[in-house]
Amino acid sequence: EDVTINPKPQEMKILGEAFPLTPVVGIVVGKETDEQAIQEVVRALKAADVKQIVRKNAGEKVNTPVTIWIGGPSENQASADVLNQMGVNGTETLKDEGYTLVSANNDDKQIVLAGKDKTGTFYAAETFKQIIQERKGRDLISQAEIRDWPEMPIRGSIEGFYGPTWTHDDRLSQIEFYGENKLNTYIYAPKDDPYHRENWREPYPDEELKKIEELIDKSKENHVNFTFSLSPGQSICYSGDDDFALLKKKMEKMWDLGVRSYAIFLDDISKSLHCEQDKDKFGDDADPIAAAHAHLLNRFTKEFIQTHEGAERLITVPTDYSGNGTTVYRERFAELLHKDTVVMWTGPKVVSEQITSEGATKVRNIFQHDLLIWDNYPVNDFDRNSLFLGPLVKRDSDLTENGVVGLTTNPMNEAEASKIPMYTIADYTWNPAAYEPRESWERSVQSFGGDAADVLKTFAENSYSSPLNETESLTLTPLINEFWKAYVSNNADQAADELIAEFKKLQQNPAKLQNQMENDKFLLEVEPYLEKLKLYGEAGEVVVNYLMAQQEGEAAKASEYRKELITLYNQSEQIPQKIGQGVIKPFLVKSAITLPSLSLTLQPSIDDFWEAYDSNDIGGTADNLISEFDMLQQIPDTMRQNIDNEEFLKSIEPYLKNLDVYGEAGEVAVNYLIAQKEDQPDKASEYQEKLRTLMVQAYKMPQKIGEQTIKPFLIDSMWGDLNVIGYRMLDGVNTFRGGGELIQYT
Ligand code: LTM
Repeated sequence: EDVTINPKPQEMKILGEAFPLTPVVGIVVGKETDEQAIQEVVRALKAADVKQIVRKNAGEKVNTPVTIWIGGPSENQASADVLNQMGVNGTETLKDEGYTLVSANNDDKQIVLAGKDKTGTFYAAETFKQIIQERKGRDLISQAEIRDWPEMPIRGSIEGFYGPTWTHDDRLSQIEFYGENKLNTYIYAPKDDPYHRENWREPYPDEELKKIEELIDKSKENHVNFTFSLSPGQSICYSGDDDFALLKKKMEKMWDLGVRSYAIFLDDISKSLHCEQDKDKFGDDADPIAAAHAHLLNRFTKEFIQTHEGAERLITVPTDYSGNGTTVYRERFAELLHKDTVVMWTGPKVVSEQITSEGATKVRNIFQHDLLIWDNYPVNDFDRNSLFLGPLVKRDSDLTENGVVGLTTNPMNEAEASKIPMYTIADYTWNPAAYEPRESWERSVQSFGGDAADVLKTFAENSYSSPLNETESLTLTPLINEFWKAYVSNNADQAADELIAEFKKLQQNPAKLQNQMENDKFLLEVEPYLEKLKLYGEAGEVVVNYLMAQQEGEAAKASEYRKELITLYNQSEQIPQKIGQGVIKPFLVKSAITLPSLSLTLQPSIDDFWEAYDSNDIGGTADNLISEFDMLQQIPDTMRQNIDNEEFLKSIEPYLKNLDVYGEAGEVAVNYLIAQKEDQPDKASEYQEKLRTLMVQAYKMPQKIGEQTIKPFLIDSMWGDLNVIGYRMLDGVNTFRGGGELIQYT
């Protein structure tokens, strides 16, 4: 039986066949049972068409056909007793926020949702929602025993980016999403909220306070820790009483609204002291800035955190927040900072491709404090025209064993779109050992897309690459590869049809997504990207037709397609938002400069030349080939002069340069081969030297062009290059050319 639960549970056993819910269901709650957990269960039952929910208190007699016992031992003794009777381990040995969920189709159908603590019970209710599955129009409950707990104590997000902040509705929706996915932290730190950073001294106006209060309440309902933060480092007098009083006042106001977790952030500020008093106080320190920072943070811990019962440990981010190495600042900061403070770190870089346990251990040893990862994925404030919709990747699974107490993601300015990668982050932080990025991402798309999941997937997989990973266009990539493979062997009809079918899907994607997805905010966020994808879909289809027409020798048709392609490409370039950067765009560009000469005329000319060469009667074939290569050398300038789209030209410039070099190399190679044949060793070695230099130049360019035609010709022409010959032999090729001559090797 297939049960999908996010985040993936630590331990889950399926006990038997799923059973249907009855029209009447009982719930048994204790005096202390988490109210939000009860509400979640009630909502889930109502959504599953249960007609009557009979609520009983622990100890009361129960006679409902299906009964749900809600609460761990500290909330509801009755549920602990039922677990006992069932012979199932309770919650004692679980980590904080863990839970046991049993649902059994015995004589009395019983379901127990027991948390180690209230949050655990709430999470059991979230899992309960996910084990109700609709099949063939009926709501069935999986029979399962789940023992589950989070690996990372702190899991969630930090709204810590620059640029447009999330809207109030975005935030409310985010917090609900966190509850559903067992994320327990939301750190409020938007750089462009003026009251957070620039004007940190100013109190929030009443209407803003009201919104913050709503966020705090929403967080409580979802068992999310709302961390309020300020970033005063651009202007604060670190040791000043007046500034401290202002800071404290602002934090106090939040306490009154219900905040119990605080952060003071010191990222992206100049390392300078802003008042004479600080200069006098810290000027002689081994690191005056670190000393000033630690002073402020410690004062806040002592005079605020420790004087407010129930306040969590202070969180901070130091100015040296990225990198695995040490600095004088880091060491002094570590030495002076109050031991309880949680220190945020972004990994080896600001945006870290990879975060390893080795790195974490090193940094933990430098900072000497608990580390909380400020993960700058999928944040896109540094690239506002990209969406990063792929999963979180390349974070080691054992970070918590190496000084890390949690991970908060810094998401995109686009709140709804952020949920796609954030689902995978919830999965990773809860159960890193079982985390499989791609599989988690597939589930994310299913969950976020609902009925529109397939269409959403087409969109999201073309926005999959990011600073963390290069993979993109998961469906298109193999189709394109197949197409090229078939194309060079002149057998691409079927591959072309399949590729065109996928490009047609891209064309239809915006309309389908707009029709099928109910999330209007998401659609608004991705609108320009959809438009671009549609154009790319159209251009993709045209490109395939163009290439096929070329191969079939239909020059007039090819030229029409080419014009169409340039028009579509130019239109797409008018949209600054980037999608399909990793695969679609390079495919279009590569195809656009695969001019007829490459596939149509060049290869036959090469074949003719070799035939003539082998029979020692070169005749006109050399001139022919030289003029082909000559033409190749003209293509780049012709394109530079005739295409009036600077952006496009800029994007293909590296390919053009490569073509330039290859054209020249081809000409030199032919001349070299002739000199060889004509027994002119001096001339030959001159050409050979030149050819080598050009080949080295071409090899250094990562942009690939002429891979199937020019490059093999050049390699065949070179002689004396033992590497080339060696590689051929290793590849098991036993007939090849060296210096133009056919070599048989057995
Ligand atoms: O990463 C940190 C600690 N600070 C800033 C963030 O506010 C910003 O969103 C990211 C990504 O641009 N980079 C930072 O340096």
